[in-house]
Amino acid sequence: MGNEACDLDSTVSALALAYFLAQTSPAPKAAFVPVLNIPRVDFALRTETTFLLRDRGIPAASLIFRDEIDLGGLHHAGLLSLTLVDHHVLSGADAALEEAVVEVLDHRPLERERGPPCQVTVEPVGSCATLVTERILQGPPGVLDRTTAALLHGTILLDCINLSPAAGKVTPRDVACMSLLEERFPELPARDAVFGALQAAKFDVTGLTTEQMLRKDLKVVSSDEVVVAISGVFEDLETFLLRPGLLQELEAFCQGRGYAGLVAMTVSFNERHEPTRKLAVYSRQEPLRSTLCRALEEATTPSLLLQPLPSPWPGVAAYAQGNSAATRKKVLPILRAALGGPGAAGGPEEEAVPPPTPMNSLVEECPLAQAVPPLCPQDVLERVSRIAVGQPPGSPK
Ligand SMILES: [Mn+2]
Repeated sequence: MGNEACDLDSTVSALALAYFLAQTSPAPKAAFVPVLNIPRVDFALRTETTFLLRDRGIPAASLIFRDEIDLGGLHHAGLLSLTLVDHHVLSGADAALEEAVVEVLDHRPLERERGPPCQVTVEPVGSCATLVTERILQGPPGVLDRTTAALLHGTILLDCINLSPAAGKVTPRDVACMSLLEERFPELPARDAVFGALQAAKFDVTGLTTEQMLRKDLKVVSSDEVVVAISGVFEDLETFLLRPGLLQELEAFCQGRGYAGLVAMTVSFNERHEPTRKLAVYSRQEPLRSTLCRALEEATTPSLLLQPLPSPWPGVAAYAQGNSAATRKKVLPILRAALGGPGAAGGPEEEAVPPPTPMNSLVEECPLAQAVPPLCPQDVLERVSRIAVGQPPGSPK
């Protein structure tokens, strides 16, 4: 089972490892089930995953989602052995499954120690799919087939930003796995083509309803009284505002989920992959909308350099964001402070309780949301030396 963000890495790691275990396990009666850790209804939002699986001829009907298997019941009956991929801490709701965990493969810094008999593989590589690939390649020959290889190949490429050292994600082990996969399956498509197609698919919102798009990359900030949603939206603001029935959609979305307002942060890219960011602020409650707008307009840490844009809808304010470097990570604390919530007194930026697994956000943490930075030798050296001393990426220098 992968993590609750159920990004491409989690999905492919679960599929490939379960397939490998099914092919190689000595337990004749065991069923190996890759579990995608989201409800099936959310699968359409993982557009890069739906693209790659479709491309490789794997029908969505053959996947097992979290709401389709009773892990608690299986565990209760003593029938469950759980292998965690791409995460190693179960969410609070799954705490009861803890005793069923027999193995972990993850590539993020270890937050929780597990003793034997649980087998733990936690390595600071760019993609958990790299660890799965290594595992399969260490196994008996002939298990890795073309479909599995293509899934792993695409996932490592996407996670490691096309193996660009400047993006700071790739490690020598990811590179080695890519080379082995390509050596063994020379018919795999070229790296640039695979990466380009996956990156495009990740941002492709065609076919998504407005509701799905608002849900695709959603965070919330709240005070005692109100909850405000902040949605990353991957189309130009003008296009977004022209969606038919947008106002009713926003209203239904907020009402159905108990949000007093919603801030849509749109991001679109030019041919040089440079982002253009714009904002739309919606609330039926005029005072709240004004409060949010004023906070965004007057923010100084950082200044967003907002320029008002015409909006076709009453109750929706629109802005061009001159400061295109200000990602949602920067905007969240501004909104949080405006609501008088935690962090309002200038507390640390990441005051909010982190989700159990990093969300697959396209607006902030994901390097794809920014242009791939120009090559900086210091970054590469720093990265390599961190790997050399076994420190996880992103740990304090
Ligand atoms: Mn991952």
